[in-house]
Formats: sequence, structure tokens, C-alpha cells
Amino acid sequence: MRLDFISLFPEMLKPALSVGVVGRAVDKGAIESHYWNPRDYTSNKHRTVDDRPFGGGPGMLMLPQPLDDCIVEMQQQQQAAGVEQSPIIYLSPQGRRLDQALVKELSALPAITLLCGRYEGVDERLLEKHVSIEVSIGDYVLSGGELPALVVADAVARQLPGILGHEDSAEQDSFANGLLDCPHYTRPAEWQGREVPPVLLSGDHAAIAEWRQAQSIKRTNERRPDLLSTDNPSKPRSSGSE
Ligand code: 4GO
Repeated sequence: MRLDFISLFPEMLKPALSVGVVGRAVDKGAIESHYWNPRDYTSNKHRTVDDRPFGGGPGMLMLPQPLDDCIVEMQQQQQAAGVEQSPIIYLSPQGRRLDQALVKELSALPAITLLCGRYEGVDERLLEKHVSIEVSIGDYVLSGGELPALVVADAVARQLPGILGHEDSAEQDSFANGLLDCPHYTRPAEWQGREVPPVLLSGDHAAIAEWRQAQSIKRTNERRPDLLSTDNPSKPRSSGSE
């Protein structure tokens, strides 16, 4: 999968994509990342990428011109590389809330572009022209789209085949089956007077699977009943309690 990042701060993104599971995906060639800096596409000698909002108000906006030239060049390069037009995703609090279902949709695509805004955001006309979907990682405001873009990249990368070892496969994750994850324990079996639930030491794989499923359902009920409510369209089809 190809990931293109459009950002004024690519140096914020690159190190995050070089470590851990995502770093391994990059090393293995399962992820190919490209960085595009709108500041390299400014037409004025001060290399200005922002300006004041029409109608007044605080803060600055990203100018459409450098972003447009940047996107046009990126799309030319993608075409030359034989990549189909990839949807441009704009990270913003006004976007569709990211969840595991959206992560799965995105990870099935051959390429996505993540457009990271700064300041108070981007001129609306640039978004109208180029953006396929706005995505939000949650109901809070950040100073740039880079951290949300990394959240999307990480969540998508761990869905790609052969990226996680089978022991920690994406199928085991919280939300993979619409439920929260069960608790986990490692050595020692007793730690500071606290014991590991005995069933996990029993060697009875069926009993362990049953216990984990029951714990997942209990936790989901206690912490996120919204995930189980009957009017929730993303309610898991089989929770094991039916
Ligand atoms: C995305 C972008 C929050 C999110 C952002 C989010 N803040 N909740 N800030 O996913 C335009 C300039 C948006 C700063 C950006």
C-alpha cells in the first residue's frame, strides 16, 4: 500500500513510520511512503503558505495555491508510477469519526493520501476540489493534522496482510469482532500478591477461549455499552452470549 503525506512538517512524520510494526511494514515493502511539502510549491519569494481569513477572525489559513500545485505534482508522480488515483483524506475535527470499520475500508485501498492541515485549517475551495473524505480521530482539536495522519497510517498498516505475527494478529485486537479486548497477563504467575486468573494456567484451550470471550463481553458491557446497544448498526453479529 502506498501512503502519501502532504505536510508542512514531514520531519514529524518520518521517524514515526520507521519504528515498530509500521517500520517493519515499510522495511518489508508492504508500505511505501511519500512526503510532499506545500512550502516547496509556493510562488512568492518569502515561501508563504498561509494568509488571513476573509471576514476576519483569529489565526491564519493555508493558501490554496501551494497545496494545489503540490497535489498536482503528486498526482503526476503517482500516475507515472502506475498508481491509480488515490483518495485524498483531510484530517479534521469536522470529519467522519475514525473507527475500525473505516480503518478496514481504507486498508483495502492500494493507496491513500493524507492531507495534514496547520494553522486554523485550509481554504474550503481547495478541500472541495481535491478531498474525497474528511476524517477525525476524535472530538478534540489539535494544532496540526500530522498526529491524526499517523494514527490513520498506524491503524491501516496493522491491517495489511503479513504485518503482524499471527500470535498478535489484527483479528485478536479490540474491535476486530466489535468487542473490547480481554485482560492479558504474563509472568510471574503471582506478582506483588496478585494472581493470574487460574484458567489461563490450566492448559485447557477451550476453557481459556471461553473465559476470554466472557471477559470481552463483560468489559464491553461495563465500559462501552454503546458498542452492544441494539440500535447500534455496528453491533457485533455474534457476541457469544446469544
Ligand atoms: C484533526 C486535525 C483535530 C483533528 C486537527 C482530529 N485537529 N480530531 N487540526 O482528527 C486543521 C488545522 C485541522 C489543524 C488541524
